[in-house]
Amino acid sequence: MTSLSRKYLTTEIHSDLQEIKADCGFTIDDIVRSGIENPDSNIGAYAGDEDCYHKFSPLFDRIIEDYHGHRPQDIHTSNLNAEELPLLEDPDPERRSIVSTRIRVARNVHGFPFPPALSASDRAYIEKKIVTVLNDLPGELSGNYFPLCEMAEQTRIRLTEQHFLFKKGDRFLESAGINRDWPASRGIFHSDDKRFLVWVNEEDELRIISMQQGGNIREVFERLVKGISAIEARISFASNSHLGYLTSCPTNLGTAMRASVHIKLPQLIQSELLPGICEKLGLSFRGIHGEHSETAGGVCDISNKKRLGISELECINRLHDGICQLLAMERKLN
Ligand code: ADP
Ligand code: CIR
Repeated sequence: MTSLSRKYLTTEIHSDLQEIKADCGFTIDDIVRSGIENPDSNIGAYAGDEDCYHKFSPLFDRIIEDYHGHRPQDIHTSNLNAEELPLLEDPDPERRSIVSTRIRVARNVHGFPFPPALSASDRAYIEKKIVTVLNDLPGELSGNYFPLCEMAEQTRIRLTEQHFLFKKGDRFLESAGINRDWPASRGIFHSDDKRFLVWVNEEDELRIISMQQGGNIREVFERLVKGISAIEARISFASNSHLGYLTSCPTNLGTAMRASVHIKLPQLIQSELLPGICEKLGLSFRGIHGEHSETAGGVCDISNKKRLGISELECINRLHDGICQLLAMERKLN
């Protein structure tokens, strides 16, 4: 497998970029370290701050156009207005196939580097700032923050296995410098029913997440939008008109939204046609323990692939339409 950074970082581009440093101090070698140390990377590049996307544009522009189809002159427009969403009926009201639905967005705090280049003191400041806001969330969003450094190992393992918490020691993030000073200043906030969650200081400074059992995508989206608005009212997020919300991995730029279902598609998975079908439908296929994991018991993770140059509403529609088509194909194979 060839990562996009390997594909586009030609000897010529590497030598053109070799002397350049971004505001956060990152060089081209810092940016592609994860891809070099992990040859099975799909992308293999992480930005340390917004300036990396400008100064290293000969690499990032090509990765971004390949992954999202978004060209250097294109503008990104956000639309998080749930009222404009079409009806979106639950594709599986009898709950035979869709195990759960999760929608997350990534955000970074305006004026700070992203996690690959964040200092220990900035990371601690950001955690404090975010937690102050999270502790004031109202109604169904209200909950508690659990810092990783105070969490029992058993609890951490349970929360990760149950799909609520990020993994420890991810080798792609490790090589990108994101796991420095682990576990200090990382943690998870969640509501009592664990339907609204926020990851603090993982691959991005915030991952705002809404999830629940079954396939009611609309309900999951509406809760997410409430959470994003409440947090954005008090924290300014890094964004610009070309790249939308700014994230450390170029796959997450724009909406920074991954809307996914854990779905039973045993026949399609067995046929090994699923990754190709997903690609045609604009969807990504993953195992059930996140990126680079395996499927289990005929269940896989299906999500929107493109996140930039498409609105949040379009991401959701694309997932909904794609799932309906996949379910119809699966039924034909049964
Ligand atoms: P992210 O979506 O945040 O980029 P991952 O792919 O690593 O990152 O997923 C994070 C966690 O969320 C994993 O434990 C994964 O199994 C879980 N997850 C993703 N989608 C769903 C879903 N639809 N239902 C339940 N858990 C999910
Ligand atoms: C990789 O390059 O495979 C990892 N750094 C993760 C990239 C994120 N997402 C993706 O491929 N869709």
